[in-house]
Amino acid sequence: MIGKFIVFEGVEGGGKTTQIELLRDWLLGKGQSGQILSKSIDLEVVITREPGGTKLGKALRELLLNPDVLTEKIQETAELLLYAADRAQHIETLIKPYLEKEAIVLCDRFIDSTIAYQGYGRGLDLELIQQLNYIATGGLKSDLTFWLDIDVEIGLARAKNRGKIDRMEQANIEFHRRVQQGYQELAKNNSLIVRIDANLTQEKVQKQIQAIIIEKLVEWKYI
Ligand code: Z5A
Repeated sequence: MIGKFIVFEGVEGGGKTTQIELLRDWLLGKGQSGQILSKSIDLEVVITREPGGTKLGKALRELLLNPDVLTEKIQETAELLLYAADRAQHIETLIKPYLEKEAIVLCDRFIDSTIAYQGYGRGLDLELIQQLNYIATGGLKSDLTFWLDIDVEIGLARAKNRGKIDRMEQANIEFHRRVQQGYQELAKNNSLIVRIDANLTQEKVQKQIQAIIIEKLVEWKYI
C-alpha cells in the first residue's frame, strides 16, 4: 500500500470533522500557510468516515445512530457487528483502492472507536473486538492516528450546541467517561497514536496537527 492512512479519534465533539477539513485544505495548499507544502508535493487527499464512508455504510450509519430511523434498541453484539460490517465494506471499496492510488486518506474514526465505545464503553470483550477488527480490516492499520483529547463535558456540550443528538450522544456521562478511559489506555500502548490537546481553539489544535504532519511527511519522504 503506497498511500498514507491517517485516522482521527476521540470522544464526541472533539473537533475531528473540523480538523480533518482544515488539514485537507492545508495539505492541498488552500489553507493560509499551505503554499509551502503545495509547491513541493502533489497530493490526492480523500476524506472519509466510519460509520458511513460507503453507500452500505451510510445506510448502516442511519440504523446505528439515528433513533428516528430505527426505534428498536440495538443489542450490543449486533451493534458491534454492524460497525464491523461498515468497516469491512469501507476497507475493500474505498480505503484500499485510494491507498493503492497513493492518496492520503483522512478518516474520521476507525478500529480504536470500536475498542473505546464497544469495548470500554459497552464492556464487550476486548479480545473478541480485536479479532473482529482484524477480520474487518484484514490487518490494515493506520499510518498515524490523532487522538483529539477533549474533556468529556466540553465535547458533549459542543456536540449538543451543534443540534440534534444521536443515539450514542444520548448515553449517560459515565459511558462517555469509560470511552475516554479507553482512548487513554490505547494511547499508552500504541506509539502511532498521537495525543492532541483538543480543548484549545480550532487554530491551536490545527497547529499541533500540522506540526506532527510535517514531521511525518519528512519521515515518509514526501518532502
Ligand atoms: N462509533 C462506535 O461506537 N463504534 C465504532 O466503531 C465507530 C463509531 C466507528 C459516530 O461518530 C458515532 O459512532 C460516535 C461513536 C460511534 N458516537 N457518537 N455520537 P461521528 O464521528 O460521526 O460523530 P461524533 O463523534 O459524534 O463526532 P462529532 O460530534 O461530529 O464531533 P467531531 O467531529 O469530533 O467535532 P466537530 O463536528 O468538528 O465539532 C463539533 C462542534 O464543535 C461543531 O459545532 C464545531 O464547530 C465545534 N468546534 C470544533 N472545534 C472547536 C474548538 N476547537 N473550539 C470550539 N468549538 C469547536
